[in-house]
Amino acid sequence: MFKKVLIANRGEIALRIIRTCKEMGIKTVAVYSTADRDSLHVRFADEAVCIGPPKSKDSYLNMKNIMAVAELTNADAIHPGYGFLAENAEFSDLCAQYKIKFIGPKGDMIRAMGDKITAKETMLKAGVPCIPGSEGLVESIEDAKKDAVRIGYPVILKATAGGGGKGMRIVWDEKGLENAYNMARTEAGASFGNDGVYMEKFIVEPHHIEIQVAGDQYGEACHLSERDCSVQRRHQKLVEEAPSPFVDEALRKKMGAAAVKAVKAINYESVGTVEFLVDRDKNFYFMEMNTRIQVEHTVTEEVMDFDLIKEQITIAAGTPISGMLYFPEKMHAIECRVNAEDPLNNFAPSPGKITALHTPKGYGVRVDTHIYAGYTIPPYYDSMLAKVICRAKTREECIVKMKRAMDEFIIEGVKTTIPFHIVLMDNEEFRSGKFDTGLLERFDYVSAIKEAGLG
Ligand code: MV4
Repeated sequence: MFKKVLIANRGEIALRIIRTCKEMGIKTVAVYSTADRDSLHVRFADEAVCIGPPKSKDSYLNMKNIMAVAELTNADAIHPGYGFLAENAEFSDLCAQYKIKFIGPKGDMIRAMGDKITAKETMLKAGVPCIPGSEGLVESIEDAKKDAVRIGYPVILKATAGGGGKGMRIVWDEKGLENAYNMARTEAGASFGNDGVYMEKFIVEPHHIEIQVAGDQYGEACHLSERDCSVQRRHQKLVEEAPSPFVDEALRKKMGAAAVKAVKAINYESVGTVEFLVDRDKNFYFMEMNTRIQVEHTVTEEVMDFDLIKEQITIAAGTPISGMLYFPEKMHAIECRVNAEDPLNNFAPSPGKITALHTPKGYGVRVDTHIYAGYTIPPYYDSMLAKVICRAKTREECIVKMKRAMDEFIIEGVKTTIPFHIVLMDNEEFRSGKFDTGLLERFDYVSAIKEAGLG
């Protein structure tokens, strides 16, 4: 087992990893930018080294400085967390070159899953259902017409260099195709410097459902059921839950088996997530594979009673995954992301100093956070302040608990998404469990916040 792990990250995930390392008896090295000098991950780590000025490119993305710290402090492994270098294939390769274990997959695996077309081809070969679409890029309007007839309207055109919802254009029927195709290529060229577009069947009212997976160095793989991440605003997840209110036992078995097949087919090592789009008839289609621990790994931990960061570290240290899993009695978990953003002002970022803080506690409430009263939120990084995770026997009880927890959560000095979460827990469509990724386009949360006197 590793003696010392460098955590190449900041904020709540750096703390999350430090905590598990401490419980495993592993020494920890924190790296930080000058803007994070007073951050908790610096204080909680056994050692801490400044790696540069605030800008990410000069600090948390500065591979040279991070590697230098690993060498200087004699770290035998690096945990990248999520974001920053977590899915940087070059960094994974660099760790291998310096004989420092990257706690994640090898560079080539990250590269393969990071390329949308390669990932889809790999999954098709593995027998994982993929969204029907064009064979690679659509090179001409003639090809576009033929593909659209074969696939069947509605179709969606996606920029191959796009992602996260950017560079997508829906085409409902033949007469809209030519213009949409030309616009999609022009916009892709302008936005991404690459005008390549591909076509897929448009999945109407999709659910974003992802399967937590783990694979070890011996070709063994398993899954830890699903998470429903359909509550998103402009492709930013705000609320995640496990299990999904949309998935029944039969669908869970099918999606879990497909995800495990995928992991085994690519000989995947580490924890990861297979993302699917699920349509209203419960057909599921591979969307992408994330080769990192995710923000929302917590809801899986809560319903599985399982430390996923510990599993990621033990897999990296060569421990097999077999026999690690059992399925405790069914629990439900919901995570709400508390960001320094103003829901009454288009979720505009709201950095600044936290003048007062009270975090919710009590039975079934977990708060993963790095903030404290007096902490100044730097404007350089993402706006997430805390994750509130509630667990209960049923989804209904979980929603009641989350509402109670959010009512208790006091953060003064900056605007936060707390009022949004409070009114969401009262939203009928959300409470019914019958919602898809379009929920927040239908929910007038601004009026709801004002009517609740939270604005
Ligand atoms: C789709 C889709 C419907 N049909 N592809 C959005 C970002 C990227 N992950 C893929 N996305 C979508 N791709 C087909 N063929 C609908 C979306 C989509 C979406 C997907 C997951 C979660 C939220 C979403 C919000 C809007 C659109």
